[in-house]
Amino acid sequence: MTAIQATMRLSQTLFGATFHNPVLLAAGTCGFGEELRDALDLPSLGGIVTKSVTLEPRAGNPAPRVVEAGNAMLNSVGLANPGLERVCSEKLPWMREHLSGIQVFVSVAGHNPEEYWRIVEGLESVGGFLGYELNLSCPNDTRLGGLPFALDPDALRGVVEGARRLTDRPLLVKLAPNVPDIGPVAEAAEEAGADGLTLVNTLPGLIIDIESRSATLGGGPGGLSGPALRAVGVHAVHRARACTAIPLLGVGGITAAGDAIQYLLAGASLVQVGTATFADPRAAQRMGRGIARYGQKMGIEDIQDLVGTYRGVEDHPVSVSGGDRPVSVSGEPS
Ligand code: RRO
Repeated sequence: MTAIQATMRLSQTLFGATFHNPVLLAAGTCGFGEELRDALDLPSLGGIVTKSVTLEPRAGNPAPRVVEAGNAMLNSVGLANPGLERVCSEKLPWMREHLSGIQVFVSVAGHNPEEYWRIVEGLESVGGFLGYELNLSCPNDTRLGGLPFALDPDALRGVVEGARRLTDRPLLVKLAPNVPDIGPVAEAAEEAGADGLTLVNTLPGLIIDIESRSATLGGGPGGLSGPALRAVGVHAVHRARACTAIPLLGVGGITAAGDAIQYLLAGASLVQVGTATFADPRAAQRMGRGIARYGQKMGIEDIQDLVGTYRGVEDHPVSVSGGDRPVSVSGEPS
């Protein structure tokens, strides 16, 4: 009789904490958890990343803030959030009470390095979360004419070094996909003191309504997410894996377990689900089981033996015929 292969172990210790599941909810798609508490089983996830917090409350950009775009979504939410003070007095206490079994990262955003540092300082004395995700890559906050810090390794380095001096908590840095090579940006973040990298934020985009000749989003341009972003995100993780040693969190277009597995193979230890939650709040909840089933099928006992095992093209023989035929990219593992 053949022995039954045990399910792959999903639990990992990263940043000094236990993640019992590699699937987290991405920043900006789950608020501070409260809004989704009845829609899915939050404690079954590995964790959540909050909406980006700014010093002052932000009302956000004019509606519409989200439009569908074929295999993608475009958003210009404009950093709508209650601001540091209310996050400390209301949101974090709620999270501390209701989400104690999962890991929470607070996403932080600002216009200049000092704003990032003041927010980290303000949050430091408040419990209820594991660490920070410095959002250096929001595409929708260029009202002062600036570009996201993640587009410039030197600018990024300054913000991260300052934040690093203020906290011993795990510090993630969220990078942008629209750079010529994400490798040097990832290296700069690691050198500046990041404990982990989140790749990638949304890709800047614009959809024009041809009747009115105006943008379909109230804020004009926006950030593109959803399945169309997935290959960009997986590639960014693969490239960052080659340049850095710190843990990576993959995000972009993950709608099913197979998508998450691509990120894990490319080198991400954890994944984040974003846009898929809007269509199906339980999407993230289902993925852990699918990932474990894949591991079982492949005879892998521990998720850590799966992470980063994409073999790269060098290992494969060059195809001499039929190489230009499209292949299926189904998200579910068979
Ligand atoms: O709030 C937003 O418009 C937003 C943010 Br902060 C971000 O990081 N990425 C995005 O696509 N939208």
